[in-house]
Amino acid sequence: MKNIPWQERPENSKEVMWRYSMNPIIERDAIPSSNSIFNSAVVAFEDGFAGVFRCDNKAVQMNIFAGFSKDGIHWDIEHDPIVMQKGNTDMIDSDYKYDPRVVFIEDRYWITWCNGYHGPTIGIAYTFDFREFFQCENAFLPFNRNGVLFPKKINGKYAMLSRPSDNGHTPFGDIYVSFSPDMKYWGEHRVVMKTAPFEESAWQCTKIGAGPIPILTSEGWLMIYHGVINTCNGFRYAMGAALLEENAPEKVRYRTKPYLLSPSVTYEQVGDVPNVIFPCAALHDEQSDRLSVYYGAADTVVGLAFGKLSEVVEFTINNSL
Ligand code: BMA
Repeated sequence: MKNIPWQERPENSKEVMWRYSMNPIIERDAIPSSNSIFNSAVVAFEDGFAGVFRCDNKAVQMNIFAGFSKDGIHWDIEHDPIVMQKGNTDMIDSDYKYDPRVVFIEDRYWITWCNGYHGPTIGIAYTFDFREFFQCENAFLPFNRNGVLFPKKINGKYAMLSRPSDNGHTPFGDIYVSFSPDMKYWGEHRVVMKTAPFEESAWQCTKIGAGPIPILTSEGWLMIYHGVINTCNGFRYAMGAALLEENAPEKVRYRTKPYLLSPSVTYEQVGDVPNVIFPCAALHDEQSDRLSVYYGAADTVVGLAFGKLSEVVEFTINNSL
């Protein structure tokens, strides 16, 4: 991938991942209607990048908006939300849409998001051009969040991570993987990863959820995820990583005991929901080993963090639970 957004590790930093010095890259009022723009997804597209952005409007209605960028940092986000046409179903009801993920598989871009259908569940749509979008059947029954597709079929089937949950601010939650022959019917549900014991890794002891599209490495799928601790001041969201077996992603090989990034700068600690780092997308350039992760900060803005993929993999192996 040419022109992946990038900044070298600061000289005084020994961290495995570091923040872009110009964060946040998307401010809360980047479009006229927005109260906040945060948990959002981007991919390489044509000679630049495209994305699907979570913008909550000033009535605090949650919706997803398309956007385009030449450099992955400066974004033009459409002023109107994505309008869905019918994909593989007539039933495209949606009370709200949030926390999108985007991936290119075979011949098109697939979008998954948390779709309001009598409670949160996983919506699926596809697009070829980020102009026309076609909504498909919801993947699961409510209640579910954090639906994240793998970028290729596994054993001949589409594969998706998800996090069954409840109707509210879920105080629990583990990651599962499900499979589908056709992007419509999902089954063969397997547990991947549960919350960690409080005494061992408290930042991920309350709930966890997959973040960006997993990246295939020589050590298996790198799954970046968020982990939550319930503190006396509410939930705190940090970011970690796990390595899953390539042909059996329900098998976890390694999983970070320490977090990779946790809320520690003002735009992550202060906002509509304080203390949230919520990764939803990653870009990777194989040649240069560069990894760029997009995350929602404090449910208000979008930030960018960097690392070297091989170092994140090594860190995950050497610091595993
Ligand atoms: C989760 C989701 C995310 C949000 C997070 C922190 O339940 O609603 O969209 O970033 O809470 O508020």
